Amino acid sequence: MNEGTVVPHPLDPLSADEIRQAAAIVRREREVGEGWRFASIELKEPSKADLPALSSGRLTAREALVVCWNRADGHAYRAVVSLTGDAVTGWEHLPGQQPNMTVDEWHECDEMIRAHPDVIEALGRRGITDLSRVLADMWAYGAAFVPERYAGRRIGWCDLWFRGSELGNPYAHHLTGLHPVVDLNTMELLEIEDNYQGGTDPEVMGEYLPDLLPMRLRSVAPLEISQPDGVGFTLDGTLLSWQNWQLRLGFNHRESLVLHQVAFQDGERLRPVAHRLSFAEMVVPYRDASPDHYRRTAFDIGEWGLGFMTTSLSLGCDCLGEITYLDAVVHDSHGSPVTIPNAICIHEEDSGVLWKHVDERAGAEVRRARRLVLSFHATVANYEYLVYWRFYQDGSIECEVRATGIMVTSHIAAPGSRPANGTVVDHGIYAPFHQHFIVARLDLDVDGADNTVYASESRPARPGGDDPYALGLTVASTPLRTESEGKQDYDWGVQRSWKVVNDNVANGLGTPVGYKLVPSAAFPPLLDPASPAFQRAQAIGHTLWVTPYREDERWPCGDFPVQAARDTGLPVWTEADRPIENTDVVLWYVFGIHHITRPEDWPVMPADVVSFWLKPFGFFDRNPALDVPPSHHH
Ligand SMILES: [Cu+2]
Repeated sequence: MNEGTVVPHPLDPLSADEIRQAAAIVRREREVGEGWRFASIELKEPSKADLPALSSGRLTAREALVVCWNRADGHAYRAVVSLTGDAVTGWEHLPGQQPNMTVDEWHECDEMIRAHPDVIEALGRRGITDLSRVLADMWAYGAAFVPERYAGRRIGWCDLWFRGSELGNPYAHHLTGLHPVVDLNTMELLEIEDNYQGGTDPEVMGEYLPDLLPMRLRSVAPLEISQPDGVGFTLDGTLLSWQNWQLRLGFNHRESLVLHQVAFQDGERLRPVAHRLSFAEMVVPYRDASPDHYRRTAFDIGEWGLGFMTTSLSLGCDCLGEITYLDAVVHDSHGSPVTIPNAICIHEEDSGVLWKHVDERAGAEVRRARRLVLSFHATVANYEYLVYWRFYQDGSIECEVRATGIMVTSHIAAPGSRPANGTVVDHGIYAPFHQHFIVARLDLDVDGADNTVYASESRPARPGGDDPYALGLTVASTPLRTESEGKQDYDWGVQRSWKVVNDNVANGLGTPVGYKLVPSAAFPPLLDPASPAFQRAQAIGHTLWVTPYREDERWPCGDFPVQAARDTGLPVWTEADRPIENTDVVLWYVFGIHHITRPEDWPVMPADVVSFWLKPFGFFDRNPALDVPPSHHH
């Protein structure tokens, strides 16, 4: 995103040149040859302690973090590369770890599978001879499902899909029971699971392109948004300012958009709210033990990377109004940069009424709200995730996720039967139930780094004393002192929420300043704790985790979830039960979509929308949006 910037800000993502340089340095110094792959090349973000000196230019170090592996022996390494020093300064062997999946492996696997004689033969038995219409969609394994005979190898398993026409939806026609297993390092077919029992492809209507629909398109009146005087924000490099808000935009292969140094200009004071906000993991367990689905637990961030999966946005379709787009740069598995044009969208939206009152004498006074939206879209094979960070004039931050795209389906076992773990969504096919857990990493710094998280609960009074009618409602706020207390679950019965408070700073009313995490879209895992899917993703076991800030604690389900047996992130870090009171805390908020599939989600899902909020709670002395002017009448 910093193409053309002469001197990058220390938090700017790596440029294309820097990615190229990082790969070249590793190749040169560590004999990383053509038989290797680069899993990730990203900015090594400066520590919080170094950031002030780097930002002021007193320090100029620029570093990259690189993970690569040798396909010949499967050994993986993590390098720290000094770009300013032109040297590898750290080289860590990662025995037994499988780095993230790469887009190149996915494509190479698809090509290999479609050309393999054994696959061609298996397809032929099903009457499929046009290989150009076949898609092999490769998935990563969890350790529990890797066949013993392939232990230690980097393997993938595939679904095979078939397009009904040249541009037909491949995910409309699952070749149920047919699953190639592949060694990804040698890119060889290890075996084909084939449970073909005969029978033909069910008669489904799985298309969404207008030309392929069996109905005519309805008419819709035009709706346009214009800002005749231009946008209301300014962007200086990666520094974004809008309506008292200020923040810096970052990006990497794994998290996609990262928001740094979020602050609010309050009179003369630029007040920090968050040091860093991002999505750190996304876990999608499918809840169906049938042969087609039992291995299906996707880690869309840890296995595939939301940055790698980020797709280009287009004006008028993805985003409406006066749009500013930013490109992003990722890389391929050879270490060459890959630019994603229009990866991030910045725009303002009208957001209905901000506040209003009608007075008998003064008449109606109303203000319209607007919000600044920062968004990106990621396509992870059949599914899309649309992510929107929204900033409001009243100091609130909303994080919304829309899930759309195409559900995984497979054939029902016997005509007329009802699957136990899914919903029949078309003739002869069903979509298994599944869940999308997203772990947001919220490094809040409310008016400074030292914060305490309080669990806040509403409690009704009992009748008696000076409250004979039991009308009273009290709020009990309990400080979370250690990591074990920081493991919190949503409790509807007491309307539990969490306040991130700076006890060292008081507002004008004499109470400590804070921000409240409003826990919407939370749901329990509903997984047996011993199940492999849960063991690998124990982070989803609580709505909220609170940890003390540690630079290297970034990935809640572990650095390398590919073929992992256990979650080596949050559950391991928090075993130490470290203090989290009045210190630099990080909140890990688990939310998402409990997807009980519906016929209406087929053949393409209307976006399912979930969100959570961060709202000022005593951060200001009064409504901070009193000074918003009335709108002009046209
Ligand atoms: Cu879903």
